[in-house]
Amino acid sequence: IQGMLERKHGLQSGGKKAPVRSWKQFHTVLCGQLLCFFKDENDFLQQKTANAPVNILGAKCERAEDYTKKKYVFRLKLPDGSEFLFEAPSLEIMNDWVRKISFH
Ligand code: I3P
Repeated sequence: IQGMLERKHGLQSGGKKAPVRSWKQFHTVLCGQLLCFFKDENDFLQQKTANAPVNILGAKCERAEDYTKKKYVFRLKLPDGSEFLFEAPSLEIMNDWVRKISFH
């Protein structure tokens, strides 16, 4: 699965607040157990990553019911205590990401 997602890095490893917590858009690609981030699809085709990939091995992924500022937001919790929020463009696309990350 791949597509544009808004991303917010909420917590860094150890559960500490991440220093930069603003929302940012990435062309996001799930590649095996790695979630990879590119500025846009063209950068993806050229393999120019915009940000460090996230290893989703052992991660928990579910809709962020408690986050009400945006629609279709899901949360990714990594075993190291870090946490990301992602906003998808639709409910269907959000569910697709959650399924594919959960059962990768
Ligand atoms: C952050 C930005 C985020 C906001 C975050 C701010 O500021 O406004 O949108 O998250 O709030 O720190 P900056 O752009 O200056 O980094 P929300 O959209 O979820 O409110 P936070 O500190 O509560 O994480």
